[in-house]
Amino acid sequence: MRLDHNIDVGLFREQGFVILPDILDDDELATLCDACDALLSEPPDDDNGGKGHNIGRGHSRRFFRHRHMDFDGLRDFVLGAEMKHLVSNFLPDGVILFNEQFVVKAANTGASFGWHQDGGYIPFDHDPYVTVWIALDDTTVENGAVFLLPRSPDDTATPVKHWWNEDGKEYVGYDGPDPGIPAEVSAGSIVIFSSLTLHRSSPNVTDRQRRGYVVQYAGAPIIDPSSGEVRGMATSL
Ligand SMILES: O=C(O)CCC(=O)C(=O)O
Repeated sequence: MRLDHNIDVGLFREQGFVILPDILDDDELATLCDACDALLSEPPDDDNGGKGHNIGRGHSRRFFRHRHMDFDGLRDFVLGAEMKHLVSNFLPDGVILFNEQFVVKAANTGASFGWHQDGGYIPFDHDPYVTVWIALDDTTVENGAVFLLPRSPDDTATPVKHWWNEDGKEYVGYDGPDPGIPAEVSAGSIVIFSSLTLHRSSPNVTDRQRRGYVVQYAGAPIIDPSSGEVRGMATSL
């Protein structure tokens, strides 16, 4: 990882996201792509065996969740010192791996993903965390770029109310007119955003699939207060 990158934490606090172009080195990108391609040989499993949110849409929008322990290189990347160094800029009091998933949109028929805050998927109060969204392919508006609504994560402590959209198979937290800012980035770039940042992604209408990798880190384990159970993962870096 190119750690000499200028990490503008002030901008993150102002608008809820920062873009780090071409921050992965070639080996890291190859490790992530190889793991994703190996997973793509599996049949679609929309709700990850009952453990996911049932937001998969067959081949058109696939999620491969919690698979970093299946690939040594992927595990080392997700839990490694360089990632810790990067994420510590945003979570200075500790870095815990909370969730990770590949998100693949098929060629031609790749489904969009509706406006949401990642924290909107958690049905209880929790501290905001950060999402590291990694482009495994060059990403454009046409093939499924992530769009973000600039807003300071310090303006609000909790996610807005989300509602379930049965057609889209997703929670939605915004249906207003603002199209957001598209993060059109090259493969190996990272978009870091807050769990309070509203984002969506466009459909893939190109003839090539679009692969992304979402890794989420929290400052401390996220605990469900009603059961005392850890939500997602709680692996310390
Ligand atoms: O990769 C995408 O298309 C968006 C993924 C996303 O928004 C998420 O996993 O929260």
